[in-house]
Amino acid sequence: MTITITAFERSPDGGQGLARDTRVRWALEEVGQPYEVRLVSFRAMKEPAHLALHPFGQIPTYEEGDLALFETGSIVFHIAERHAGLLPPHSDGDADARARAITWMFAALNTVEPPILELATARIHEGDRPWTKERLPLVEGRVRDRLKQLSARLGGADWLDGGFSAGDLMMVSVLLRLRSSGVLDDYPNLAAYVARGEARPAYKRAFAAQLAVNTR
Ligand code: GTB
Repeated sequence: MTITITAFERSPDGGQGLARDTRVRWALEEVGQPYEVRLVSFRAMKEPAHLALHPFGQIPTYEEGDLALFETGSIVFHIAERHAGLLPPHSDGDADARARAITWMFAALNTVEPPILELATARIHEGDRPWTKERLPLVEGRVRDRLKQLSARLGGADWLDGGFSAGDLMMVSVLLRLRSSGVLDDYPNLAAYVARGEARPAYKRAFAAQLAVNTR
C-alpha cells in the first residue's frame, strides 16, 4: 500500500531538515519503505481538506490506505510497529527492551523537546520583546538541565539503550533543533550522538530528500 506523507511546500529553514517531516522520512528510510510526498502551502494546511487529516493544520501527516495519522510520535511509532528495524523485535523475547526504546521516544517528545521548542520560540519569535533578555537565560537553563541529565545517562554509549532504535531517532531529531544555538557543543557526548545519527545512511537519504524540495 502506498505511503504518502505531507511536507512544507517550502520549509522556513530552507532545507536544514528541521521541519518534522524529516523524522518521518528518516523512519521510513530506516525500515526501507518507499513513500510519496504531497507538498502543502501554509494556506492549504489550514483548509478543510488538510484539516480533515490534521486537526491542527500542520505537517507532517501520514496516509496508508484507509489509515490517516498525524503527530510524529504516533507516525514513527506506527512505522516501527509495522516494520522491522526501529524497535527490538517481539520475537526476541525481550519485551522489556522494546518497552524501553518506546520510553525513549516519549522522553524525547515529552521531556526533552518542550524546553528546546521554548528556547527556539524565545529566540526567533520573542527576540524583540523587552522581557526576552531577562527570560532567555532561564529558558536556556532549562534546556541545559535536560542536556546535562541526558548526557549523564548516555555516558560513553553509542545509543540510549543498546542498539539504535526509534527512541534514538526521535531524540536525535529533537536535539538537532539546537545545532545552530551552539548549546550542544558544551555536551560533547551528545554532540557526537547527534553526529552518529546524522551519519546513518537512512538519515542522509531523508535529509537529501527534504533538501531537494527546498532547493528546487
Ligand atoms: N507535535 C506535532 C508533531 O510532532 O507532528 C508538531 C507538528 C508541527 O509543529 N508542525 C509544524 C507545522 O506544520 C512543522 S514542523 N507548522 C505550521 C503551522 O503550525 O501552521 C515545526 C518546524 C517548522 C519550521 C522549522 N524551521 O523552519 O526551522 C522547524 C520546525
